Amino acid sequence: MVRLVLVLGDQLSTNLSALQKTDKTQDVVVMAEVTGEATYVPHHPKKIAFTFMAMRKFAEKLRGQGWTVAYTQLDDADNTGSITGELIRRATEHDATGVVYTEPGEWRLIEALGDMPLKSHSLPDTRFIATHQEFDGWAEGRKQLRMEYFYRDMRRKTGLLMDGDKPEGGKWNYDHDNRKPAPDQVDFAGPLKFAPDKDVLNLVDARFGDNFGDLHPFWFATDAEQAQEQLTHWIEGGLQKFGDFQDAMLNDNRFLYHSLISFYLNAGLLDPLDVCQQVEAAYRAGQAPLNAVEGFIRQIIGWREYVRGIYFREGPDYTSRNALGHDRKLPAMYWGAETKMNCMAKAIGQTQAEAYAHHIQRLMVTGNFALLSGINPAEVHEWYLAVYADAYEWVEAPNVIGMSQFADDGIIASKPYISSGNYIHKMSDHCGACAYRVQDKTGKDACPFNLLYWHFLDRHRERFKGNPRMGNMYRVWDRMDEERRETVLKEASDFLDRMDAGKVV
Ligand code: FAD
Ligand code: DLZ
Ligand code: SF4
Repeated sequence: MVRLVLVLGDQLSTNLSALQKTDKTQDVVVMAEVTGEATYVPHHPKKIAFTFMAMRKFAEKLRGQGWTVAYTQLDDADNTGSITGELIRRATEHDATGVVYTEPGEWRLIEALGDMPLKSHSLPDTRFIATHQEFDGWAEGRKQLRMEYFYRDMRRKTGLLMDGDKPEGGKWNYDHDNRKPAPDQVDFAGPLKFAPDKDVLNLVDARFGDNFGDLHPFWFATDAEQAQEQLTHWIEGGLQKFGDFQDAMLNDNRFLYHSLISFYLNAGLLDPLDVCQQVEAAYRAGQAPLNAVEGFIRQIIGWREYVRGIYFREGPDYTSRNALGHDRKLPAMYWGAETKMNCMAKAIGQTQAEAYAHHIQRLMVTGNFALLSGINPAEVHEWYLAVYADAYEWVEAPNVIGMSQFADDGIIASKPYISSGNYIHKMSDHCGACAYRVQDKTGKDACPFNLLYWHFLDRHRERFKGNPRMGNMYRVWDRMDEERRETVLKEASDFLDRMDAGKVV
């Protein structure tokens, strides 16, 4: 009685529930490179190459552990092109009675697997800290789903940074000490670089070379051992200043003190709890300060778990929400067309080069600009899902639809994450090298973020005027003399017209 055991491209963990609950002496693991997964959005070539390289290595690892693995390469002649097609084909080939799988991270695939004409058994993804039931139980009956309170429960559950039943150091959150402006010098070398699989590079070049994004140079870790090397390298050299410069941006440094582990965590090459325990151990050994360690652990057991909880709780329609009624098309600059805005050029340029940008670039540069300009959130969502190598819907959609675009009507963010050019100026060295002038609020050189900020607040006045966290913004706007307000709105709207017409802005 053979069962098939599906292992998806982001399920590359030996402790995967589907592998734990099946039998390597008789069941057959199915792994498949398929056009369906490689094209449902135009993924960055580095993301596709990373997935295929890591899948191929993981299949070998499983074989080494005694599993039979039926592996389909993208250019195999009998490849059916979809995960369900491959399962049906392999079921006949192995005379299998059914399929066991760990719940995928996207509704799209959950639904497709549920509709398969094969007996199938879905297992929870136990690589996460909170179960769906735990998250839903926490969320039930709450007016506001504040990440901070959920995070405290996760601290208690995992025992991370706990001193008995109290938080280590007496406070749950040390953000007050974090988020300093950009440093003059970064004394961390950035991520380790690993050698790629040349066959996969050739395949991806041939099939996806026209997608947005540079395949070369390819440097990602592609197995658990390499991913651990990257983590150790960062704990030793980057963690110490992670908190201090978490929100900073620099023209000439793409990575600052960031860990660059989201690709590996999300694909299953690193385990989130294990990562946090290693980071806590560095703190306990006196190798890293509490503000950095707490800030980092909060991103993983707090934000990462919380956004997953929201994705599954809100259901498949979450990605089509558009609470602010935004309908502008995503401008060509997001796909690499020229822009005079240096902050946008830097964030998009490095996305094109690396399939990576850090949180503040995603939230306060490209996300902020899309929100202020009123771009259709579904288009923004597709862009983020395509261009980042760590993007799978369970984590990308709540960050984009919820946190960044406020399209879920405030489930995640209690107010929109918007800012004028001032914030970018404070946190980066971008403005000094820009064609626009961040000091100018109006006029031909005025920073577009300055114009669009007021345009956003003005056009959404009815919705946000009663938000206590936004009252101050409206008071400042209302105090401006009317002529100036009209000038700002007119210049913002001219800017949007020029952008819509395909002009370089
Ligand atoms: P670090 O800055 O070193 O942080 C450490 C880890 O914390 C990350 O590896 C990640 O696992 C976790 N983390 C931090 N913030 C978040 C968050 N908001 N949500 C979930 N996990 C978090 N992250 C993704 O993994 N995939 C995405 O598709 C994704 N899309 C995003 C889209 C937008 C608009 C925004 C604002 C954020 C998005 N994030 C996403 C969160 C965050 O930007 C990335 O996790 C982070 O930049 C990854 O880089 P790093 O590993 O160097 O992270
Ligand atoms: C991202 C990705 C890509 C590009 N290709 C494949 C693939 O060919 N086969 C596969 O099993 N998984 C792939 N993935 C990851 C899946 O898209 C991911 O498992 C789902 O989106 C669920 O999160
Ligand atoms: Fe960005 Fe405005 Fe600064 Fe230019 S001036 S880099 S557009 S914030």
